[in-house]
Amino acid sequence: MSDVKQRSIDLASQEMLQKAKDENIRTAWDRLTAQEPQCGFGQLGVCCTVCNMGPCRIDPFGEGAQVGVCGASADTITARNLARKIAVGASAHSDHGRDVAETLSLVSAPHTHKGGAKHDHSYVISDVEKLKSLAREFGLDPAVEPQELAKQLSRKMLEEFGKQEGELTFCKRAPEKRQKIWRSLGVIPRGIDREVVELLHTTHMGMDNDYRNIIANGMRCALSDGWGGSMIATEAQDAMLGSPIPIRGKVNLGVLKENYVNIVVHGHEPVLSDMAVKASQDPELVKLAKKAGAEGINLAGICCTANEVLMRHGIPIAGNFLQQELAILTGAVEVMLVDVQCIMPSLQEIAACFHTKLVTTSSKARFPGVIHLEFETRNAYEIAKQIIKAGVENFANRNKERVNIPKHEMDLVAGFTKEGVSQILGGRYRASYRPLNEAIISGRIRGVAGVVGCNNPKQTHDYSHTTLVKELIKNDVLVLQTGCSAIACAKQGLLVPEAAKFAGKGLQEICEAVGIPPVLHMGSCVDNSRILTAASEIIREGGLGEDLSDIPAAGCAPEWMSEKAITIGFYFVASGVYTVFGSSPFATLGSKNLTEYLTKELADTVGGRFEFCDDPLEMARLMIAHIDRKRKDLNLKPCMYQA
Ligand code: SF4
Ligand code: MSK
Repeated sequence: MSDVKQRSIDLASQEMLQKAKDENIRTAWDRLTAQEPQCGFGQLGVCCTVCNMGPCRIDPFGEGAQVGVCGASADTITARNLARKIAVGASAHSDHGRDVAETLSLVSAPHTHKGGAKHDHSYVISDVEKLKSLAREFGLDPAVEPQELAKQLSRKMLEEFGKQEGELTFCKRAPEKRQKIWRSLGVIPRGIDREVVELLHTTHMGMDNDYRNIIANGMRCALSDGWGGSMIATEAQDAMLGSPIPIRGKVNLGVLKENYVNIVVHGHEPVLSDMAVKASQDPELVKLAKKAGAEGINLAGICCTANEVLMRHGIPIAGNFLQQELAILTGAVEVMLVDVQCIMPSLQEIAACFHTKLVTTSSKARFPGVIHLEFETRNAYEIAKQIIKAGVENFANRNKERVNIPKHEMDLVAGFTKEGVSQILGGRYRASYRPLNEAIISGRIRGVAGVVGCNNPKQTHDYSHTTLVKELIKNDVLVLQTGCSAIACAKQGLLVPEAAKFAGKGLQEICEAVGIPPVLHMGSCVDNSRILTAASEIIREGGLGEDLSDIPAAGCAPEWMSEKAITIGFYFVASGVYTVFGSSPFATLGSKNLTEYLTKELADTVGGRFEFCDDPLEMARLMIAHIDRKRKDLNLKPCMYQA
């Protein structure tokens, strides 16, 4: 796979891939080629390294070993491998949630920052109403003064991690029927850390070897992420940093500016990048940048940190996961500031080909030989300033002859939340999901799809995301997006109200009446929790069944690569959602029994199930067929304008 057009459909990325080729700089696509052929046992999930009697592998053709040294079968090994991935994905999201919940205890009182420069640079409660409504959910008195309330809420949220019994507080947000299903199956999560540890325990050598039971424990762990750690991250961020409202922004490598100091934030946790936004506007630093010959400081983002600062501050997005190396290849990035998750170890090698300084900030994600400025919430602003200053000082080292910023950029609208969707559709004073439910019931909107997840060089960059989403909206399916998938579709112009022209007639009518895009950007990967709460609101509103599995809806992660995506898939399925995963080792599991269980049997217990599929048009067909089945089960009229 060497042709740049085969590697990415995105024109800006193609330009940078060509530059990489011309300058002999290796990217993820080249390293994938160097890995080929990839290990067949690994691809099938039948390699076990759990104990030192192994590694063991099962021969998928039935000629060699059918069990490991301990006697573990392909069913056990594949389920156990999956379970470990669920635990890692849940840990990543939930540890992010923990960090945000901890930071919540450090907030200053709202408004006290006015007129005092000192407080301008600490965390404040940006959404007091959100803080109060969260307090109510956790049984706290919302009348308590906000700064104290934030401390109390922080403690309550942190307790969710160490709880040993009972149920996670946010599970109450799910429809009653769904909660009952979880309870009857014994998968309702008790405490976030407990579910991760217990799941890992079950995968130790000589533990659980009933694949169905391994997956049940995996679902409980995944639910502790979706309805626990991720939801805490989303909600605490909204209270502290501000609940997003729809905001226009720009996306793609063209947002980097030739005459500016370019600082790129990359990773997931917005607590630091939010401070970087403030620091990049610091008059002292802007003055310094001008003194260095730049016109100013330009902040842009990659991956989910980008989604976070876009939604709250309108900061432009330079690209999604597979564009992190390509951003540096422009030769115009002074500093790439990284926090946690999805940061390629290769960045240091690429940065070394240019003047770019890579700066790590988390003790959990360090790179050898890379500048490390440890982020501490207590002096976050000072650290952010130090990093931006390093970028300003590095501007002089830029080799102008090696700067190539692709011209491509696109407008987008982001920042749709559970509350936002009801306000936009129902109006600020009678915010409600009624209009959305009515639109689905009448058949103007056929159904709803959540399309999320990463990029993967094994698939043509952005192709599956955009092809799938175009097909869905064409068929009157309203699409909700997060993560790198949202960035992919934004680059193709699907996240602006004008994109309604690509939608089917019914969806188009709704979009034009309300002024929304047919594809709603709901945030970062932890914000998949927003999709769960929005779906719960749809049920609460009435007319579309009693459980999440009743809604004419489906989920998909077409180009996934991260373990977090597996966890997301499992909490969607365990919440009753039909979920399609794109091509992967996971798609061709080396156990027929496990594949059968995940793709068929699960529907009988949790109401949701997996589907594995490589082709985005086929993915769309499967999702639409599912949506139509659900419409029929609800006795709804067929979709208004579709055959
Ligand atoms: Fe092999 Fe069993 Fe050890 Fe896995 S746990 S490496 S299958 S002996
Ligand atoms: S950043 S998890 S590559 S979506 Fe959330 Fe993108 Fe996937 Fe990372």
